Amino acid sequence: MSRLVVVSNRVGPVRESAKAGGLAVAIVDALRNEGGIWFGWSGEISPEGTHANLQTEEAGRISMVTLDMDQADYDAFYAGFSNRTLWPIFHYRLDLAEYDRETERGYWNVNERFAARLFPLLKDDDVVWVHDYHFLAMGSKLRSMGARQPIGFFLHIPFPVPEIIAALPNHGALIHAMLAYDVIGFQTKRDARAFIRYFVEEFDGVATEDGLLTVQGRTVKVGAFPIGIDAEAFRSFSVSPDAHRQGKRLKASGEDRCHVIGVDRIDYTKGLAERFHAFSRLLENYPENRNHVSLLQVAPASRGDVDAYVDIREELERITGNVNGRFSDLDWTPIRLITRPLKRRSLAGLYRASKVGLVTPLRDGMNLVAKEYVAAQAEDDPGVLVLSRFAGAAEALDAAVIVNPYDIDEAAEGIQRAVGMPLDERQDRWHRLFDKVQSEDIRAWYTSFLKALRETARRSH
Ligand code: GDG
Repeated sequence: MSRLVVVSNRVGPVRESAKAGGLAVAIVDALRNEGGIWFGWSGEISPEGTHANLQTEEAGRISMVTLDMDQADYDAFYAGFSNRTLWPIFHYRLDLAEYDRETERGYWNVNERFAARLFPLLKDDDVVWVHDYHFLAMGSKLRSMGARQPIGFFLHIPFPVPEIIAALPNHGALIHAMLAYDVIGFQTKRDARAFIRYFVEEFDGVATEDGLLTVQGRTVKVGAFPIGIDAEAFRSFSVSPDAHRQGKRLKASGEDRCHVIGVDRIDYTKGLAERFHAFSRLLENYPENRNHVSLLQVAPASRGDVDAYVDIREELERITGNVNGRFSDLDWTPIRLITRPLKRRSLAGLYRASKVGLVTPLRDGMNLVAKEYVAAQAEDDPGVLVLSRFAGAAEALDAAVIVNPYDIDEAAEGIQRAVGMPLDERQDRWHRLFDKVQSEDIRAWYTSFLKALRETARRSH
């Protein structure tokens, strides 16, 4: 079997950690099974940057090969074009997108220099799998250096409709460069359709039924490969002693009360302020929930050097203070906000002890928290998932209570429905959800992607 080489911006951690982030969790699972190289940024900034020696660390069947960046790369490539330009645009937030030519140049340069360090490590029969918006141009750089291996790409975030992409200066060059990949995977059918429509409209591309897209003589495979979780492993986490302890602590904080849980990296895409307003509206419109229902929000910081993220944390603290000041009682606090990361096992226990899982992003590629919440529920007394229609997860998890997170009243109604849902309906919905979480699990994700990549490669090489 050919060797798998995974490329992503961040590499590791391989062992269970308290760090938040969906991509790392998913890649570890894939690589653990397949074995191979995981190549990317070390997370360090050094004066030599990408020119310093490669660092290698072995972890079981995974070799982690990383390189540093210098401060200018970090500012332009990472904090700049990736996180201040591409991230907001791909999440439909043109209002937050910043652009300058300098950071765009930095982005292309870092893609090229990372490709130049990776290229000499590749063997002829390797299969290369590049991840996410940091490395849209990696494939084209590898090809221009002579790489003939099959190279696939998976986008973890949404791919917006062409009208939105059009706002990105020089979008033609960047998106066209993606055609260097043999297989281009998205979280949902909707994203794959948007990508195809972009090429049909901008470059007279032609799409066929079986997911092939031909543009100017080059044919690539485009498809939806919904990412999942290791459902069995997460389920066993949820009954581990650690999980049990945390669940008990949560329940003890409010005997017979109903707990609603949210778990998200602090990010403007996650709709946290809207969620807090919806919870406040629940207490306002349905007063029977006062002194009875509380929201626990775990929201560890991410990307603290991007201003928009610091603002959100302050806003959440302010709303929490307002809601608690208005509704708290001597023995009941409506909202608890924890802004430090918790262990995965603890999260699993908290999900299981919570009657409602609130996953209401304004836009999300998939959202693994939705799947983790479902996997952690007890079959005989499952909680209810309230899910945004704008999470990629909603395409498959349609047995959740689906809400529009921009509509605060509708979201409050959704929570109210979930809080009062009878056991038989909860069980029925949960079975339908858990079936999907199990069938579209992490293994299904990477095996179907790698199968498509190996097949396409056989066809065209
Ligand atoms: C991107 C896309 C896509 C959260 N807080 C803690 C913690 N987490 C874990 C969760 C979950 C992961 O982080 C978050 O994954 P999501 O999928 O919800 O979101 P992103 O980080 O934005 O991920 C997303 C994903 O990539 C995969 O393709 O689904 O749409 O945006 O696993 O449990 N983990 C720990 N402590 C925390 O406090 N240990």
